[in-house]
Amino acid sequence: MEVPKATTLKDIYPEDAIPVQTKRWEKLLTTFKETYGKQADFVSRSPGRVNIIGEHIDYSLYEVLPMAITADFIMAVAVRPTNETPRVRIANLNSNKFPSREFEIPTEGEIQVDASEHEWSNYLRSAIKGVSQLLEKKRGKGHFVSVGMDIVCDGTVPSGGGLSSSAAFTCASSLAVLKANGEDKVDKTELCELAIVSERSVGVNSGGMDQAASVFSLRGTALYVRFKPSLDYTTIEFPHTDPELTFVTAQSFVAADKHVTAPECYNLRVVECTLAAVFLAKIFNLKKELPKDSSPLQASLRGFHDAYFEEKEGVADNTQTSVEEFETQLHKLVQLAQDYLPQEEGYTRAEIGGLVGMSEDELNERFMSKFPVRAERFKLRQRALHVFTEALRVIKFRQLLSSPPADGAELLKSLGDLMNETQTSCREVYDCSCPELDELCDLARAAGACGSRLTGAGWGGCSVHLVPKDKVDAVKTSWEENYYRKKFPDMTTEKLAEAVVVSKPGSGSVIFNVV
Ligand code: NG1
Ligand code: MG
Repeated sequence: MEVPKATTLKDIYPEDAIPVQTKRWEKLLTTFKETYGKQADFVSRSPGRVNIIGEHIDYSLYEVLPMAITADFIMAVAVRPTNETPRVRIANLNSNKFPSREFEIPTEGEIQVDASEHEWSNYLRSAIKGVSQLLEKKRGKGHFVSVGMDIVCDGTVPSGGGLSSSAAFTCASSLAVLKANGEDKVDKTELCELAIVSERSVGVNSGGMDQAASVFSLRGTALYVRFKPSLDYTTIEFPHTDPELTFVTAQSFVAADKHVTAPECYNLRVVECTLAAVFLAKIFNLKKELPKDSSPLQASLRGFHDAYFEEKEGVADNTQTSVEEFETQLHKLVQLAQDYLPQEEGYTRAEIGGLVGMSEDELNERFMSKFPVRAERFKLRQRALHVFTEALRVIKFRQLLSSPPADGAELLKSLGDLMNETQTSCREVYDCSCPELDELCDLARAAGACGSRLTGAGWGGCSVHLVPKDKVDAVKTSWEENYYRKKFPDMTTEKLAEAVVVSKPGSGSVIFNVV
C-alpha cells in the first residue's frame, strides 16, 4: 500500500482540529518562505502514537496494539539545485530548543551519525543514511541520496513524553528524503522498515511498534501490528458502547530520556529478552534459535516460541498457528519460564555464558557491543514472564474488541482489567514504571477509569487510561488537584492543558504537495 497524498488538511486531521492546524501549517509555510526566500515543494507528515496494549514486546516480535494520535511532526521541504554538492538546511519553528543546522551530504561514503551526541538533527541524518542504503539496493551501486533539501519543521508530540516524538520525526524524515530523491510512490511497509532502521542508528535498539503506528494508521481505528512472519498490520475498529469508550493520556512530566538511561533501562531490557531467548533455546537444544557462528545473534523470545513448538511438538510452521492454539502455547511458555528460569535474583554473565557455551567476552561482544548496557545481573525469569503474559493480554484485548460482549459496561471492565494487569506487570515484573506513573494510575482508577497503565517505554513519560466518557472530567480534576498542582505548583495553565489529552485514533504518514 502506498503512502497517501493529501490535498487538504481535512484528509489528515479530524474536524475539530482543523482551525488550529490551518494556522500552524500557514505559519510553517510562511516561515519557510521567510527563511529561504522561496516556496516549499511539499510537506511530509507523520504522527506520534499511544500504545494501548502490548508493552515492551515488539522487540521480542510479539503483536502489539497501538494507535496514532493527532499530534505529529510536519516538514516543509524544497529540493535544492542538483548541480551543486548536496547540502541540507533545517530549521525548526521551535528554534530555541532546536537551533537551525546546516550540513553536507557526502557524495562518497556514508553520512555520519554520532549516536553518543544527543543532537536533534541526528534523526534526519539517520534517515538520509537509511534512504541511501535503500536506494543503493533498489537502483544499484553508487545510487544514493544525491539531492539537497531546505527544510522547516514543527513537532507537536512532546519529546521524552512516551508518545513517540522520535518515530514521528524519523518517519516524516525518511518520507521527505525519499520524496526529494524522486521516489514519488512510497510503499508503506518499505517506509516503516526504513524508519525502524533509522531510529536504531540514533542509538536506541528499538522495536518497530512506533514506526508501524506512525506510518500505517488510519483515522478512527487502532492497529494490530504483527512482526512475524513479516511486518504487517490489521486495522481495528472500536465498538460503539454506552458509555462511550475513551482513551485519555496523561503526562507524568518525569522526563524519560532514553539516550541517557538506555544502558540501564531500554537497551538492557532488549538484551535481557534476547538472552532469555538464547538461554531457553539452549536448555531445549533448539537448533533454529542457537548461535551458529560468530555473527551477532538475532534471537527473540518469539523466535524461541516458534522453534520450541516446531522442534519439540512437531508443528510444521508455527507462524500459521490459530489464535486459540497460540494462546494455549503461551500458557505453556509461562510455565516453562517458571520452571526453567528459577533465579529470582537474576543471572550473571558467567552463569549465562556457562550455559550457552560462550566466554564472558564473547557474550559481551555478541549481545552488548552495538548498544552498550550496564548490569551485573540479568533478570531473565521476570522479563520472559512479562513478555509471555503481555502477549496473552494483547490477544485477549483484540478478541474483546472484535467480538465484544453485548453489555458495554462489561466490555469496558474487561478491557480495563487487562490494562491494569499490564501496569502491574510493568511495575513488578518488568521494572519499567516509576512512582509518578503509578500515582497517575491510582488516581485515575479512584476517579472512575476502568483501566490505567504506562504507555511507551516507561520510567517516566506518559500514561494511558480507558475512561467511560461520563467520567473523563472527574479523572481530569483528580489529576489536576492531586498530581499536577501538588508536584508542579508553578505550572502554567497552558502546560496543564498539554498534560492531559483525550486521544482519538488519528491518521498515519502522508505527503502534501504544496504546489
Ligand atoms: P517510546 O519510549 O515510547 O519511544 C519504546 C520503543 C518501542 C517499544 C516501547 C515499549 C523506541 C523508538 N520505541 O517506545 O519500540 O519497545 O518502548 O513497548 O525505542
Ligand atoms: Mg521514542
